[in-house]
Amino acid sequence: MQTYSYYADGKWLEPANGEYFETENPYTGEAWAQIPRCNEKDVEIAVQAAYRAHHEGPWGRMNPSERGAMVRRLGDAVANHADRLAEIETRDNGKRRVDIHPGLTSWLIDSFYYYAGMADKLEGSVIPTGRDEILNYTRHEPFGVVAGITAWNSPLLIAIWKLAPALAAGNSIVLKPSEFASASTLELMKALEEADLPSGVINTITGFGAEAGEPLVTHERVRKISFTGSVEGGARVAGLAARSIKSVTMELGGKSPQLVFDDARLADTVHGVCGGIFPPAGQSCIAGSRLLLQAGIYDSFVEKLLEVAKRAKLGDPNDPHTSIGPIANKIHFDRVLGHIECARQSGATLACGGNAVNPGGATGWFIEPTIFTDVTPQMPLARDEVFGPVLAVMRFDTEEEALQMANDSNFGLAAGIWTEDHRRALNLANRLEAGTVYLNNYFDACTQSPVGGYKQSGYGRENGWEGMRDFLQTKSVWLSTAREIPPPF
Ligand code: TXE
Repeated sequence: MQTYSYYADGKWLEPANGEYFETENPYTGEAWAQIPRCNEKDVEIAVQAAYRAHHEGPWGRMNPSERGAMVRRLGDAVANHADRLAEIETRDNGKRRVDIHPGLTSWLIDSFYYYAGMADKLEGSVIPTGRDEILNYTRHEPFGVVAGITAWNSPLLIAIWKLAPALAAGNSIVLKPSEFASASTLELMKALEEADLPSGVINTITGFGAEAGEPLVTHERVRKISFTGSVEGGARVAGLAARSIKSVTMELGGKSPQLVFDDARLADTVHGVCGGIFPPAGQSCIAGSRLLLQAGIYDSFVEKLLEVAKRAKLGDPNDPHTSIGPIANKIHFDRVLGHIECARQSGATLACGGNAVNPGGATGWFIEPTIFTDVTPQMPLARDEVFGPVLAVMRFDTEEEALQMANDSNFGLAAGIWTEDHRRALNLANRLEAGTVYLNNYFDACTQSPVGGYKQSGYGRENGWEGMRDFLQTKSVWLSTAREIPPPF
């Protein structure tokens, strides 16, 4: 059984209380490593290290081009350790290896390179005040110490989406990964040590939300929080942050609709809809978990959809032939099964799946790709995020009805439209309440393009220039060259 330490001030440390918790491999269901159960004492060590790095060390005053060069070295470090990072991510949260490397790891590297290039381009403005004796200009400045709190479904990606812009902006950071998948973030620290950044610029503590997350969120020297997780977790964190007026970015849950019109290309659209939820076993915030089918295509689409979904091969996430890997942890496994039972009770028709299975004798947590038809807008399955391989199929007649159903949700993270009528697609894209809208594709993303939610899916953005903006604050400076300042009275 491997035992990890946590990483702060450039050192590997043992938890103050000497306690650890086990982390399991979702494919086997067995514990494989011990993770530090950090508490407020460890948070204090990490935050003070981050504070010293920014306020007393070279980092906060570093020439931006030099800082950019260091951030670029972080990308090089990920490239040098990509195999190990992918291995541990798959072992700790069951994500398919093929989804991580080389696909996702090249994205992680690109995030560091993209923001490294931005570090010395954070230009302010000279404001035209119209008065020669006044010079007014703005500066974009870092917050100082920022906290990055991440979810278990894609720990490396979610952590680096915060690390790269936060550091390129000149902040120092304390990360806290989910207690359900902390190991790959600790392995990331090992890799990033190679870049030789000043001690305390990057820190990672591990542990539970209440014991480690809350002391981090409420620490007076933490001035910005970037949170990725559930609406419940986000609401709690935003509430705590509000008490000390901290800036917050919230990347939360979703219940994203996919609208399919009669004129959609059948096979391509079925592939796109299935690909928009099942490969990560539904464990993606932007999973297209509500399928809205126009009446004319309904029967043929459902028939083809079931045929494709039943072809999925569940199994070892390290096996390149596996279509769908395990559910990332036991608690969530039971939660998804609870949603399935609730859907049955509420009268939806189980068209396929619905069962926990043990493919090839695996002893971990697997759920078949599950499709419910005859789902109505009031059913819990149409309203609540399952975050599992469960698709809710609903029917509509008109475009207006589809739009109303799609927007009838507390969430607003993503949406998909499948139609050959591009006028209709663009018109609907402008009216859907979602931070990302896909037209005849789903799940696309890149470092340059902002990601984030409407409504209870969150606020703030990650990736692109907007992802950098969230880690900067603007200062306006006024210089007077007036020869005298007349008496005020
Ligand atoms: O969330 P949780 P999970 C969402 C996804 C789903 C959820 C699953 O939609 O809803 O994440 O992740 C910490 N004070 N996204 O179950 O429980 C906790 O320890 C401080 C959206 O992990 O909210 C963990 O590190 N911290 C996303 C983190 O919060 C607290 C993409 C998340 O935990 C805390 C991926 C507290 N009181 C998943 N309570 C997107 N939109 O991009 C919990 N935490």
